[in-house]
Amino acid sequence: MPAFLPNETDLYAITDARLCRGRPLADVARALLDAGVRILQYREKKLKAGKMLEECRLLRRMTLEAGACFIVNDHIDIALLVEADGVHIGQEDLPVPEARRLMGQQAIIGLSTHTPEQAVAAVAAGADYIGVGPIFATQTKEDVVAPVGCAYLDWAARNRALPFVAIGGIKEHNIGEVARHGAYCCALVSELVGALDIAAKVAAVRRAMHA
Ligand code: TZP
Ligand code: MG
Repeated sequence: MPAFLPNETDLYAITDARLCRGRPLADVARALLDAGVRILQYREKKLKAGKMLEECRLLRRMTLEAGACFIVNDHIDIALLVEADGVHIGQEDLPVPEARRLMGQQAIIGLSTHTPEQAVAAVAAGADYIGVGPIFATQTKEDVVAPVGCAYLDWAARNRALPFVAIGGIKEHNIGEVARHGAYCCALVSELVGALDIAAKVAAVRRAMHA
């Protein structure tokens, strides 16, 4: 089973059906995986459980075929049912130890963090990686906390308490700056799934990140 962590690949793509320009999720996921994205997170806040299960079954098949990691946001039950590689949870979701009890030792558990204190707590709780952000303002997340800017990112890069993924408002035009602050993996939603030409966007984002 593939078990990519954010320190093993540069881009982490996250779904949002509302930003896909009406294209089927399968087409968007296919474009991302064909472009070489190796971590895909299913994050849908507005869909019913039945629809999410169906879509996650499909993405699980596609990510396995592509040798990519598949993470489900929030929904441990769905992650278990489709045998996802892991779950990503937030500060107000089920605590990491409880998620671990349900998901098992092999599962990847990611936790969103916004401060160094939360990163230290994530280590103690047994998370496998942390989200660091939101770096910049974003329209994509509804209950989002204020942007943390690059200060917390600098801390995460210096301390490397856990593998981390920078997230929030990251685009082709600013990903170079995020990389220069020490991010080796960046999570993007709107910039990737909303791109007209996803393959070209992934390539351009990668070029900008590694420039
Ligand atoms: N967590 C922090 S910001 C964010 C999430 C899920 C949304 C990021 O979306 P975008 O479109 O890349 O700004
Ligand atoms: Mg959550």
